Amino acid sequence: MKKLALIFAVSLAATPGWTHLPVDVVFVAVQFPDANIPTVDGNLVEWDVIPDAYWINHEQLTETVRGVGTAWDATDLALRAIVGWNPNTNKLYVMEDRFDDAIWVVTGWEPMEMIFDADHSGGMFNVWADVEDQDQKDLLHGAHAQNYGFNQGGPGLNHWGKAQWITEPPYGQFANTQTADEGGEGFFRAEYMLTPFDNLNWNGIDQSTIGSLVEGNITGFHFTIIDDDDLEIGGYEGYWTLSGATDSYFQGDLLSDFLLAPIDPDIDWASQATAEATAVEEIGWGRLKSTFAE
Ligand SMILES: [Ca+2]
Ligand SMILES: [Ca+2]
Ligand SMILES: [Ca+2]
Ligand SMILES: [Ca+2]
Repeated sequence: MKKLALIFAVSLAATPGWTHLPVDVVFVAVQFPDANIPTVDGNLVEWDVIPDAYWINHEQLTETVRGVGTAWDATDLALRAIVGWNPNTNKLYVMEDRFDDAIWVVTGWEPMEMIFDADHSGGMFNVWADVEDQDQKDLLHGAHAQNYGFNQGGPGLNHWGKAQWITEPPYGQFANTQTADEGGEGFFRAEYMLTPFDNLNWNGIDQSTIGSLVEGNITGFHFTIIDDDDLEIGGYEGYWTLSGATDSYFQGDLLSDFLLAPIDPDIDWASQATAEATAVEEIGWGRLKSTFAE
């Protein structure tokens, strides 16, 4: 997979002051043509036209809390994720295709925790040990980077902070499907649409600033997948980070770099599947599983 990331790592290796994580890695956000923007409905078929060079899988994640490190076990948690964008909608699109032996995303707490720092300003966006005033904390929380995910920050919260309105259209959209009941083994599939807020004020859009996603720029994004397979025990057994740093959940300096790529002429967008052609989705997973078998 890492071909594209490595290419951009080489081109950026000489850039001074580049401190984001993983070091010297730039992931690639695929650009959707205007006619091919995904429908946020939890059906992932329209992503299958995107080649695996853009995929992020669980073998690129590091478990940083429980000491598991990089001892991946695809029978416990497997992933393919893709990040995409479009300059005209000015939105980021994220796809999550997760295999889990015990899915508790909706009724438990094991989000794919996503952090979006559109202009890569960095800095703290959550957790201020020195600030005691709750109103001040509420204003700071998510102001220049936003932390999303199903049940992120607690049951029912899809944005960690008071600005829940950013997870609803026209600013955000979340949808999921799963192939097993809660607690069962199967696939949890989700799509997310996010707005690049350079300044978010939870009181409303009139007091907030939306930035611009520009082709060729590097945007800040990161995700962690929490895997909790037994709600009786309490806590979780996997905190799988893309950055390799636990503190990415509050420190914008520790997010990953994503190139807002130009349209890729090698992607056959004309063949993009529709929601009716669900068999294509299984082909995608077959390819991923074959790579693990090698
Ligand atoms: Ca879809
Ligand atoms: Ca699991
Ligand atoms: Ca920012
Ligand atoms: Ca689980």
